[in-house]
Amino acid sequence: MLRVPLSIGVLLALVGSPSAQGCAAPQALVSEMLQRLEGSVLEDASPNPSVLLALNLAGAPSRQVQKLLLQQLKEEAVKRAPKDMASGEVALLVLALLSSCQDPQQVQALGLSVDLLRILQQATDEELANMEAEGVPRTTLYSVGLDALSLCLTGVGGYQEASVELARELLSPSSPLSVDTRAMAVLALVCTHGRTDLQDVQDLLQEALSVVTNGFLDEQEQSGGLIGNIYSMGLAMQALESARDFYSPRQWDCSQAFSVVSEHRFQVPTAMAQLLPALLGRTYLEAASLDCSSGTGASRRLRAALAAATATAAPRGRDAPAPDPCRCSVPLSLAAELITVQFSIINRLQGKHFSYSTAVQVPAGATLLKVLEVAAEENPEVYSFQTEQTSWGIMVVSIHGLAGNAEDRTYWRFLSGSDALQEGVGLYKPQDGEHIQAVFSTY
Ligand code: B12
Repeated sequence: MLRVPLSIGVLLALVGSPSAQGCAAPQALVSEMLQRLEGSVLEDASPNPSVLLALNLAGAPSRQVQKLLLQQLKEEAVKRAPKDMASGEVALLVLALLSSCQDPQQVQALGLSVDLLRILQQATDEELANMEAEGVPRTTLYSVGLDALSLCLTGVGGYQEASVELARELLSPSSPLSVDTRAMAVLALVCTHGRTDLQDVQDLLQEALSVVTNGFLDEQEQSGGLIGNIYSMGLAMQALESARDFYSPRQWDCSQAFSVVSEHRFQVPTAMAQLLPALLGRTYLEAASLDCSSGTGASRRLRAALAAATATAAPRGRDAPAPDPCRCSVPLSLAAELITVQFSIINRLQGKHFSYSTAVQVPAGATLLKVLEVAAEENPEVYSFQTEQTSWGIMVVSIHGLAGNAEDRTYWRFLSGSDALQEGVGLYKPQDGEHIQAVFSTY
């Protein structure tokens, strides 16, 4: 079994965090998320490594669920990792396995065996080679952050180069980096900072960490608690939790951040999985240092949170299902009401350019996916589209026969007016009269 101790610096940054102690997790939220994450393991068709990582970091009590998910992920690893997994996917799997005290160098399932660290090192090298040759990674900087974090936690080579590249990008990005990407990079850089002996590397990482985390704190102060959007809060909170030393003596008002997230009803398991560790004062940096026997600090913290929640919340049977967010009751008066949504598809990027618009009627409260379906039903020649199921739900991969492509870094971007949507088509609910545009774009 691979046990990779964190360096003293990283451990000191993690243990006894005042922000974790100073902030009480919204307990009802913690207990609800936990139930829904466990439920998602049985419901979701494909196993989600972020969910296993979150359940383990939380010290979740139902070992059966984690066992089932771990087995599914191992099977996925031996089947897909040697052939068709992007670097970030491998990195996330490594984190999930480490959090289950499994050795990612020897993953065994279905009579097969795979060394995920070797695959990850190779994939990270390819990301860095692409950055050197073309100025952008093969996939995304978010994935390079995941790669560097996973390699650093396991202590195998490659993470220092990746972290240096990330630090340079953070300090002078060619285009603005999202909060999610910056937050993931912070986690990687904190780990690398704790492991490297090279003074110039430490200085560079320290500067990047200070710039990013102070930027997060400024943003939280200016926007009443939000850093990025509600879905970037989980990673941003993990970043601020892990990098206190780099914005000290400034303090993080974690209670303000906690209160912002507790007002939102999260529906997607991955969103909950990124947030839950932060609510318990934990971060992905701890993935390799969990004690997998029961009674760990994490499960103690969780039990305390849950005990307080059951004391304050109305009793709900242990096995009673959490309220299903998708079965929100529509008031009877609205049940038959139709709204009109303007829908445009625009390609001014590749091949034969096109621009089409239509007005679509859907029931009030319908998701954007319904708008696309009705448009495609009414005029399949123009509006037919294809989707893929991903860890964040349904992603639109092709419209009007034009598909997004990882090679040329294209995708279908969704906007309301001129504002990019912060949710996918399966979650976003347009209003009457809203103009939704799908614009073929690059990232
Ligand atoms: C990189 C990224 C992208 C890239 C992915 C490209 C690539 N080849 O990697 C691109 C630019 C294509 C993208 C697009 C969008 N994204 Co995005 N994306 C991310 C980011 C930063 C990292 C995802 C990742 O790589 N994870 C690691 C890998 C290993 O895990 P994975 O499961 O294999 O990742 C896949 C999915 O995450 C999927 N994906 C990425 N974004 C989205 C968004 C939705 C709604 C869905 C269903 C799937 C999906 O693409 C990844 C690669 O295949 C996350 C941030 C986060 N906190 O997770 C936001 C994030 C997931 N994206 C988000 C959004 C809103 C979008 C868009 C809807 C934006 C828009 N206005 O158009 C579109 C999707 C539109 C569509 N066509 O359906 C939100 C989702 C929030 C939510 N509740 O649904 C996030 C959380 C960012 C945020 N804080 O707002 N995204």
